[in-house]
Amino acid sequence: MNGLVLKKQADEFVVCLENGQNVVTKARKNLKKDGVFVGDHVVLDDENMISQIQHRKNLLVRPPLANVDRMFIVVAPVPKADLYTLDKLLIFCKLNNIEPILCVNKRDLDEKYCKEIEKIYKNLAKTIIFSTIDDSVLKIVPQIKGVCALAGQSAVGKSSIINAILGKNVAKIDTFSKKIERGKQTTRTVQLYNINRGNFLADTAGFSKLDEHLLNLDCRQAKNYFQEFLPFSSDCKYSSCQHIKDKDCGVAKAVEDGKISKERYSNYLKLYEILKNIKKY
Ligand SMILES: Nc1nc2c(ncn2[C@@H]2O[C@H](COP(=O)(O)OP(=O)(O)O)[C@@H](O)[C@H]2O)c(=O)[nH]1
Ligand SMILES: [Mg+2]
Ligand SMILES: [Zn+2]
Repeated sequence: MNGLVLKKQADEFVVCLENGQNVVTKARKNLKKDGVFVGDHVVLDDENMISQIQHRKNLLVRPPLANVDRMFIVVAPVPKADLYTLDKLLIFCKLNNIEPILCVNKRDLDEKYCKEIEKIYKNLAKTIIFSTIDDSVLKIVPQIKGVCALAGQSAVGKSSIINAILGKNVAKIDTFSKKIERGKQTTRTVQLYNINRGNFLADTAGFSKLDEHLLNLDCRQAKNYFQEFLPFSSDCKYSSCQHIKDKDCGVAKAVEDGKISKERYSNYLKLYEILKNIKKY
């Protein structure tokens, strides 16, 4: 029988079977206890033990979560959206074959600002959701498809969204001291909740170490992750143009003409510089 690992506790796993039932089980010794992750598609043998792990499409770290299909990237007017972080998260999704859903939260605080974000990002995420704490369940639940997780900078409302959707306080809202938060992170685990008909949401608000994934990129590859540059690159004088100098560059000209967002372009330049200066071993 096939199933999906929802939870891992010591050497036991909660597996959701194809028929929707949950079983608590263990893994066969040859799989090693650390080799099975939450989000893994597994095969159970006659004794209902995990005997096989199916191919993973991705594996995120801290907290470890496999086979993430969709990432809700949450931004807000307060704290003001860090678009560089957002752009990095979009690249992270692309690298890991995850569909990004942009969630502009706390819409109640600044509608105009939310519209500005929409203008820049409307074609860059699969969907954009505008939400507040009151309608996040209504807006987000229909978008939960497959294995889903939330990401985004601190205090934008991720934990509030998770708690609202799950109907209980699984995630800590940011009223606690940083010290407590940091202490908690060392023992951080992840659990998947069955939201509806085999669609799951992780109870974690964000992933650390995202940067480390990105830093493996070659600086010359970075431009490929800014998809809106592509149509203008045919106007560049050189086919190998990295779009970092104004001269003879179709992309830089498109930025000047207002056809490409200035913020996106400056985030690209920033990322390019960082990647260029990293020592790769
Ligand atoms: N005005 C407003 N505040 C919100 C909304 N969603 C969450 N908050 C508040 O924002 C703060 C940070 O929320 P939290 O869920 O801890 O953010 P996280 O750090 O991203 O997990 C809390 O004080 C929430 O009550 C919203 O839609 N509107
Ligand atoms: Mg939180
Ligand atoms: Zn160029």
